Amino acid sequence: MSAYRLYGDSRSGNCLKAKWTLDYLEQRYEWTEISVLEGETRTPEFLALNPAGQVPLLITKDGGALAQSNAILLFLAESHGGGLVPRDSFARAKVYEWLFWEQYSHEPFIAVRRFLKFYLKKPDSEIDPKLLERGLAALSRMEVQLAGAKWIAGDAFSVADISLVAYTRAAHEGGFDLNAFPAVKAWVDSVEKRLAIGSR
Ligand SMILES: N[C@@H](CCC(=O)N[C@@H](CS)C(=O)NCC(=O)O)C(=O)O
Repeated sequence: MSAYRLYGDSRSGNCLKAKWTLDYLEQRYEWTEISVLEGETRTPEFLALNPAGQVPLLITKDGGALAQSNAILLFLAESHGGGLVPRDSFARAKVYEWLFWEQYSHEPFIAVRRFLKFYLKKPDSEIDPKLLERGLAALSRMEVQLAGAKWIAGDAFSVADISLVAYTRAAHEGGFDLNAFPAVKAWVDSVEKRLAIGSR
């Protein structure tokens, strides 16, 4: 059976979370580097694969093309076991809760501020102050949760941890100081160990 192919930009947390899930589940895959900054998501060839013009994009073993990082994580976790998605329907819904929250209330602020500051080198004066405010609110929400739970969705390590660690571990590059969030910081260490990825 052929391997997966993952199109991704190795600077992107959305892409790395898909890669880490493949690694964690010990799946064979080939990585194709696509540079967002160089416009490679907007070439006719790439748009033919993903009309949304975004990475990550997973090509399944059957040749299906799947976009949206958290959909990719769920597909892999449900296809290959590994305990990354709980069997109990309420526990599973709590994992979905955090995955949806990540895309709506975390990534749009923390990842976007990091992109503007770290990659586009924008000075703070040119960055919408709402990104800092809403990013800090997201980290505060995680701090409350992780002060009372080992993993983000409760007792078990799940795709929600993989999803949320991607931009949380890189938050300092967006000007967010994780020292103000000790439970989040300790959780980042635990997830990095679990995924066997070095700290940033
Ligand atoms: N919600 C999507 C976001 C994907 C996304 O924004 N990808 C960025 C890189 S992190 C991208 O490909 N941007 C290129 C573009 O929009 O042209 C996901 O979770 O996969």
